[in-house]
Amino acid sequence: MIDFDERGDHLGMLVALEAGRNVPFPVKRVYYIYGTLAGARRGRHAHHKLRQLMVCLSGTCKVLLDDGRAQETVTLSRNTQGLLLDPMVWHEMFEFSKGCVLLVLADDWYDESDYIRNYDAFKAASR
Ligand code: T46
Repeated sequence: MIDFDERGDHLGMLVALEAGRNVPFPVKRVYYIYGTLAGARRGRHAHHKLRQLMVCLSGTCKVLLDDGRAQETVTLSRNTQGLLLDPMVWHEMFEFSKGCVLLVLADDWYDESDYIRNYDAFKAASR
């Protein structure tokens, strides 16, 4: 988890994300996840090479992280905190609250061949 400094004043708040500063990689892509159906489980894959930073801008959700050896579940509920998603970490997002918006910064463009979508293949590759 990376904590971001909160800026702003009496008019309102602001968080700045800066590649090479509080984002520990050069950013080539930004996308956001929203409108998730109640009960849906998203993600369910790992990436071979991609590094990402996930920030919950609004609402809450949980993220299961699995590096092939241990699993941990974290709750994202603060827009002042980012979850660093390293390569070869299986991740599943679930228990999305209504109106949950996840912002994701990535160090490369979208490439389906970077995804490992089969859990057994992930386990074998992470050994
Ligand atoms: C990840 C988690 C955290 C694109 O066309 N371009 C893109 O940049 C992305 C990310 C997705 N897509 C297409 C591929 C699918 O047809 O958008 C559709 C939904 O993507 P997906 O089912 O992979 O969404 P999630 O929420 O399961 O996973 C996403 C990212 O794909 C993934 O890299 O790590 O968020």
